Amino acid sequence: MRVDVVTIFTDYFAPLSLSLVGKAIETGLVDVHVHDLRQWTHDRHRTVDDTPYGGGAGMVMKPEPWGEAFDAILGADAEPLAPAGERSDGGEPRVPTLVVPTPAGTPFSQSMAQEFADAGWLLFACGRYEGIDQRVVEHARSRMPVVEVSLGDYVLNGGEVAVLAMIEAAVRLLPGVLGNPESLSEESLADDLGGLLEYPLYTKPASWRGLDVPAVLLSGHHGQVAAWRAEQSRARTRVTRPDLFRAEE
Ligand code: JCH
Repeated sequence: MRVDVVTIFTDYFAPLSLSLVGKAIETGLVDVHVHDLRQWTHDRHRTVDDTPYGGGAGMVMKPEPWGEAFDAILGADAEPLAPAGERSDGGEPRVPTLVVPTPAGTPFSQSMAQEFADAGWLLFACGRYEGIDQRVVEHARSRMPVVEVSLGDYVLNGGEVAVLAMIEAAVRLLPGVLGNPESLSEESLADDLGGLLEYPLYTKPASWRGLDVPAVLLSGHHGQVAAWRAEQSRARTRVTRPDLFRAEE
C-alpha cells in the first residue's frame, strides 16, 4: 500500500516509524511519503492561507498549492479516468483515493478502514486554519476518487491527527501486518460495529489490590468462558452503545 500525506506540519507523522505501522513500513508492506505543502508555494513567505470570501473569522487554505501538490503526486501525465481509481489490470491503482479530513465529512468507520486497506494508494490532504477552499475537492473529483471524512463529532485544529488515526486503522488490516490474525477476527469492531463491544480482559495476577479476576475465567470451562464473555459484551453494549445493541435485537 502506498500512502501520500500533504501537510504543513510534517513532524506530526514522525510516529509512523514506531510500532506496528513502523514495522509495516520497514518490511515494505507500506510505502509512506509525507510532503510539505509549502514546497508548492512560490512567494517569499510560502503562503498557504488567505481570507475567506464572504467574510468570517479565521483563514482558509488557498487552492493553488494543493492543485500543484496533486499534480506532482499523481504525475504530470495524470488524466481523468473513468471510472476513477480503478486498477487497470488488477495491479497497482493508477490514481490514489484522496482522503480529506473535515468535521463536515462522512464519519470514519471500520468498514471505511477496510476500504482504505483495499485501496492500494491513499492520498491524505491535511487542512489547517478553518479548512481548505472547496474547489480543491471539487477539482480533485475530476481525476480521482475523493472522500471527505470526519474522525468524530469534535473539532480538531487540523487534519493531521485524524490522518494518523486513519492510517493506523487501515494498515493494521493489511494482510501480513498483524502477527496474529485471530486478534482481528475476534474483535468486536472487526465487522464495522455491526456486532457488540468487546468483553473485558484480564491477565495475571489472579488477585490484584483486592480485585479478583472473575472465577469463570480461571475455571478451564471453555463453554462457560464463552457464554460469560458473550453476556459481558451484551451488557456492556446495552449500557455504553445502545445504538449498537438495538441492531442486535
Ligand atoms: C480541521 C477547523 C473549525 C475546521 C482545519 C482543517 C476533523 N473529525 C474532525 N474534527 N476536526 C477535524 C478537522 C479536519 C481538518 C481541519 N480544521 C480546524 C476548525 C472548523 O469549523 C467549525 C472547521 C479540523
